[in-house]
Amino acid sequence: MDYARACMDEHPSKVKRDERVSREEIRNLYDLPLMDLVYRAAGVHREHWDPNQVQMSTLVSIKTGACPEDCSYCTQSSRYETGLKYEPLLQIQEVMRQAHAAKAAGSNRLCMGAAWREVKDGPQFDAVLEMVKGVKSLGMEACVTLGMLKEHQAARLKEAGLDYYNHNLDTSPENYCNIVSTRTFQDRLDTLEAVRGAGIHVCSGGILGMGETREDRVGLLHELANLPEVPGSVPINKLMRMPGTPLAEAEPIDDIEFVRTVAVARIIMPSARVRLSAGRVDMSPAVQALCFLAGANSMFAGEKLLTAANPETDADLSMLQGFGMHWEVAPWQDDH
Ligand code: SAM
Ligand code: DTB
Ligand code: SF4
Repeated sequence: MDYARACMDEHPSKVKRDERVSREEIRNLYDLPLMDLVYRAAGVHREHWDPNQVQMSTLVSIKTGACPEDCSYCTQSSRYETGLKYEPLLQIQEVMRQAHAAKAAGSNRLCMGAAWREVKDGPQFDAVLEMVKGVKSLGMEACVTLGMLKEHQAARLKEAGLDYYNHNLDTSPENYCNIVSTRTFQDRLDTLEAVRGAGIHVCSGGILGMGETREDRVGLLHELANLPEVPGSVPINKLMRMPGTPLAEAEPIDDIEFVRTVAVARIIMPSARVRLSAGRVDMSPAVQALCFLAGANSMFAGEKLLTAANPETDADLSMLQGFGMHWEVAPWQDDH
């Protein structure tokens, strides 16, 4: 991959308002000795959160594959031969079945993902609004990730009761065009603005291990931390190298660099849930423990993400129990 290609013509940063935190400050955090960095992140974590608690979200792929976008990491793009089976929009009954199962297994948030470039008004969007209402009727938090969104669509999602909209910035603005060419970093920011404007919580993060540089990771965190409002949740994904995609052979991110990124995210976004997201199948419990120590306090539960594998539920629960951690319980759950 040609990493010499810079995607921004002018200033690399998109941050236009007064910064909460500068790139320089973020670089300096990354450069701290590991023990100092993790110690500091753990301190910030304890000031804002219960350090032994983890929130669990379950993913449901409501429409799978045949996506027109060319995201180089994604198995759902129609441009790559990934062998994925196309599945049209799920019926609401099936979504509700999965929501009940997720709730019973300890998740208090259901995140529904569609392999769409953008939301189009019409019967399919109407069906998604019904799914959101259905999930809310179970007392769970509802999150969707549907691609690009316009203001009036965000308003309808809000009206249906949506809590979170996931839309990741994925990497730095200057690396973005090396990863996706069918939309721009500014398109991502515009969707996040529509989400925020409608009063829906923003869930936005990125992917590590796509061949990006340390400076790209600094740039990603800089954009996230300087959004008009700090995102309510920040998923940090470790690239799952999907066969057939352009990034199938990418060099995996070093575990300690992953932990550093979690720690820096925690320090600069103290109020956010930092989610240990895709890629836990390739992380030992010891590395995950370091991530929780460094401030991660959320994860995906369930044996499938959207198309890729996640650790087995029993293994996850015994890992958390082994750490003496407990998971967030929603008001409707009195025991777990
Ligand atoms: N189509 C919508 C979009 O792109 O916004 C929503 C679904 S998309 C699969 C949601 C996010 O999953 C992406 O933004 C990316 O951050 C993450 N993701 C996708 N494939 C991944 C992979 N192979 N490894 C890690 N994260 C991945
Ligand atoms: C996020 O940041 N990670 C989730 C969720 N948001 C939608 C998706 C991970 C997808 C992993 C690859 C797959 O399952 O295809
Ligand atoms: Fe489509 Fe989303 Fe996958 Fe990109 S990440 S190819 S937009 S499903």
